[in-house]
Amino acid sequence: MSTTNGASKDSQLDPNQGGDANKKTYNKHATGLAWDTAQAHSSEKELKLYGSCFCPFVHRVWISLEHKKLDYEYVEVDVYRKPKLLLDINPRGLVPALRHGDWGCYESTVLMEYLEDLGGNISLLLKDPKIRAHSRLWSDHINRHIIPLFYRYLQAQDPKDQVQFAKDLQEQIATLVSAADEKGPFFLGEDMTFVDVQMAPWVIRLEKVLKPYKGWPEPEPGTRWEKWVRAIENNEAVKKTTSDDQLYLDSYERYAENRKNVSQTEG
Ligand SMILES: N[C@@H](CCC(=O)N[C@@H](CS)C(=O)NCC(=O)O)C(=O)O
Repeated sequence: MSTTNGASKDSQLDPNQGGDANKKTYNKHATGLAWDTAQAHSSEKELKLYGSCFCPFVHRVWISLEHKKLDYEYVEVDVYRKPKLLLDINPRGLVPALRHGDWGCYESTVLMEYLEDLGGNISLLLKDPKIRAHSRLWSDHINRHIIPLFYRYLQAQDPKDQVQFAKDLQEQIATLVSAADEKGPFFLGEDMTFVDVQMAPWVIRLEKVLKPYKGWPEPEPGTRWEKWVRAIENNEAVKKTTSDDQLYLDSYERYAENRKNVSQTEG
């Protein structure tokens, strides 16, 4: 079928739509409060975050920038079309990428550490070297054990695999929660710090993606986990960088259906 500009309809599809225009694909701009925040940070700044609104790794860096009240520019990029400004920083063309003046870097955990090293009044990594090591250790647990399971579970089509991955994910989250401060509500206590921000995008996506697509349960009332989830959900920087529910439903349909051409790295 031809369109008015002569291009075939298929050529306009994103690769992950699998040739079917009725399939949902990732959003190309933020919505809701995240849209307002993106607009408020659209003017040229030395410190620039190249991000894609659906991406949880970008979400981490965006929460850090907001929480630390840094002066930055948010630049939305279509990560599957890999614009040159992104490839110039990250040859693999993945988001998030950060440009600071004529220097650039990537990898969400590295970028969060860079923002800490810039200083400022609000720190996510505390001064005590032992607490810093503790935070890094549990961030590593999130990256190594929780995130891969999130995607394995979301993409699993076999009901037996789904049961197994749900159980594995619950266990890895329970291990993380058992390392948290007893009272909370955040990982180290009253304030949001590094581990909370590392985990926050997946806390949001457990509710907005795994719950509708796979029936992930609400946290049990009165548990330490529930207290943590609510503290993260109600945090200002988290709220200001989170889009409306529909964006996550649409952007993750391709994972839930385990289509081809989803991200090379997340799974
Ligand atoms: N380990 C990376 C993962 C980044 C990542 O997987 N980003 C995805 C979007 S959420 C991406 O850029 N995908 C593009 C692609 O796979 O080509 C980080 O922590 O920053």
